[in-house]
Amino acid sequence: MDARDLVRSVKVVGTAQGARALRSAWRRRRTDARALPRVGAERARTPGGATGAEPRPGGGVIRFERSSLWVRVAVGGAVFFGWDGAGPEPSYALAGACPEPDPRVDLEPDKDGGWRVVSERMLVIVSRYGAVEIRTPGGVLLRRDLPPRWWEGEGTQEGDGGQAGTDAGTGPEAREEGARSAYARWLQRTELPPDAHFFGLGGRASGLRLREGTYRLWNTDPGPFSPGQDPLYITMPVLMGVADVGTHLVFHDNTWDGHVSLREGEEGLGSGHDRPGRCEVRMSGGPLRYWVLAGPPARVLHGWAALTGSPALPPRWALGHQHARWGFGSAREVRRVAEGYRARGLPLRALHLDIDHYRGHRVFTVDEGHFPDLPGLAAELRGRGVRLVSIVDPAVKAEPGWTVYDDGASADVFVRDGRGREVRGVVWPGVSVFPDFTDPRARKWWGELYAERLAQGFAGVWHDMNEPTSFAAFGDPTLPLSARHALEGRGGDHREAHNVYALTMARAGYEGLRGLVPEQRPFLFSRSGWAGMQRYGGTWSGDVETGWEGLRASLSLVLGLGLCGVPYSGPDVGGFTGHPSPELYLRWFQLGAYLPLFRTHAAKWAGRREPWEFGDEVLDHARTALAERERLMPYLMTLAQLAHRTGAPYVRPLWWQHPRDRELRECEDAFLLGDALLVAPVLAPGVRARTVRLPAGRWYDTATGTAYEGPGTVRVEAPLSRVPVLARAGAAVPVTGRDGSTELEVWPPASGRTGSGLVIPDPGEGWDRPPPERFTVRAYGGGERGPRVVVEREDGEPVPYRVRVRRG
Ligand code: NBV
Repeated sequence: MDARDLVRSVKVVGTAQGARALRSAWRRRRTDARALPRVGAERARTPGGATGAEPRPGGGVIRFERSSLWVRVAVGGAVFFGWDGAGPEPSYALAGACPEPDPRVDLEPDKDGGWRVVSERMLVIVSRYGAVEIRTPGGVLLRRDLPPRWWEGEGTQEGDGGQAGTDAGTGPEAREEGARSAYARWLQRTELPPDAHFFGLGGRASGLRLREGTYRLWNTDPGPFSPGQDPLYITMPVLMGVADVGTHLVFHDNTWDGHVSLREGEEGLGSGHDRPGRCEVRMSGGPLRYWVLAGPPARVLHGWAALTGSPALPPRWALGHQHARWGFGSAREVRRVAEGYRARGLPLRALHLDIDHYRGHRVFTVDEGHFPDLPGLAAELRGRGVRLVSIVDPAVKAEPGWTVYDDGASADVFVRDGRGREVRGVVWPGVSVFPDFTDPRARKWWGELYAERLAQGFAGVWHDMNEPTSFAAFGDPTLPLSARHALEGRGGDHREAHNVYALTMARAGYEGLRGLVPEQRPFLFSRSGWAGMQRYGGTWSGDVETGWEGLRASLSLVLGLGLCGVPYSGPDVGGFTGHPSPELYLRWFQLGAYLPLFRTHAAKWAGRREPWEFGDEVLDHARTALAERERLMPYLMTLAQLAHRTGAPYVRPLWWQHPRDRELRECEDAFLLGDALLVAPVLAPGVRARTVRLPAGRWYDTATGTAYEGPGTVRVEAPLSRVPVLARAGAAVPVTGRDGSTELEVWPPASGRTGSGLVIPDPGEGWDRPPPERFTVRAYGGGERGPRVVVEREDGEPVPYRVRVRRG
């Protein structure tokens, strides 16, 4: 036991909880020692030589001496690879039914006893020993997967249950079956072009670009974290490779614990001795199956959303500023804060209530002493345009006599161990049990509980502690690995279910809310998750440490998650811990104002985060940032709907449209907000001017009007009052005009060029899908005041908005 571990929970949750956390950690260790298979002798296996192949729709199955590989191109271009008989389903990541195979695709023999699959977007060549090359249609190599390797063993179990794939395993026959179980762990090595950079793997703090190193695939509550910490709450086997030859995304559809090791390559500078980039995926169990999507980044993300689901569209208010705090503590304090915003003319769209509003930390309860009339408070705030959002933790206090526990226990929805006993952990309410969200019955039961939250007047939910976290004085702070899960009826244990616990909880919440208020889009964001979580909502940074490093990490997280298909997220503005300096708070606030989720939040022991707590100068500049956020609402609403329809994140790395621009691929300190704006936040103290790497084309500094030509690096002013924002020449940005109606802010195109703009009108709270309105921006002549700029609607209809041309 690590001594740091021991103080961990004691420090965080106090001594009584600390003692429980110690007992819980011992219990977890004992349970697993009894129930998990002991690893015996293992046999290594590789596929061996190819023995034949048979065509199947979209590709075919290639047989090897000791394995088989199914290659299947789906309509839309995503290609599935399944070794050892693995198919694309069942899958927690896929949005619905697996996409149909592309009927135009064939399997053909290749030279040297290999096989090839030719499709519109990718050429797949499988060598006779099972190496898989993925090439562009023109034949350029994107990745080469070397023949995989498995290690197989027979696990001997002393307890009952196990991973034999039978049901919960409480009866004597199940005990027999679970006693011996076969398993396979595996390794897949891949070579990539020497200039490839890696992105993704879920939410990683260490940098937008994933550096050389090993990244674990195991959702983890790290406690307050700094950039060095890994893994964090959301891990996903989703990796994007960006190289001169092209961009691709690979998704290993496997929920087990694993590691991804990355090494960037090196170019031999014409010597012919390039060292390829390397990626190694090692999984401790589960199938070896993966999807590859290739093409420009926008197309890749589009394909990813088609496969794993459209990002949920947040309600408009969730694109405005939101404020939270662990420890508001009472209705009085909530009113005080709301009034503080109002009195100072600071726009606020939502306040979030944390676990301190529960009765004794029990989920789905209210501390009526401190919040005597929550529905009344919610209605009062709502009248002023402020929604209430509620935290929802999965752990249920194991307290006979309390309805949520009693109902769940009698419905048999809590996770059990191999002997059929409820698994107990320790979370905020004390000793707790955990719904098994991989069981459709548990999801339905849980989703219906949200009726209580709605009756209290909440307009949205915030899922926390769902890695799942169970305090442990040592070891992994989660459920025992041997805990049993339904896994949609297939049965299995926590090793397989852990990473999808939060995903399935999000599904339960989302479907519950949809059922309860069918006419409204749910608002949900979740700390943990997995591939496909965007179907149900967004996420946030979690407990990012207060400090300049934390500020930088929070940008990496948002950008990286966007590339994994989760476009709606944002940090705890100001950081979760400690006391940010006024300058740090302000710079965080200014960054947050351009991120999809713009929320101030902090721990109960941390300093205040209201904008007026940092002096008049900060207040003034925060007001400016808030006003700009409000002004950009029509643009943000357009971006949210675009993300929903195309999978393109609102916030994108600078290389989004120029993945071949190597300088841009290195850039981690600026980002694109949609197509039109480039935001260059200030990420270090004392900075009052900064350099910005510009993508190709003309860009205007929106504050000074100065025009710059990209590609190139420019130096722009970054006074305390604002962060630099540049607008693309020719952009037409929908903004809120002075009278409150939407207008188009137009930046003149460079001479000889045209520009464009897109508006997707506000769909309201429901499910309407307003058609997109597309605009063309043209410039004529070049008088003293610059060219005459004309905006036309592409469908020939009149432009329904006032047009305001900004001049350089
Ligand atoms: O519910 C309390 C906090 C919450 O404020 C925070 O945002 C979550 O990430 N929660 C974690 C649990 C306590 C962490 C120490």
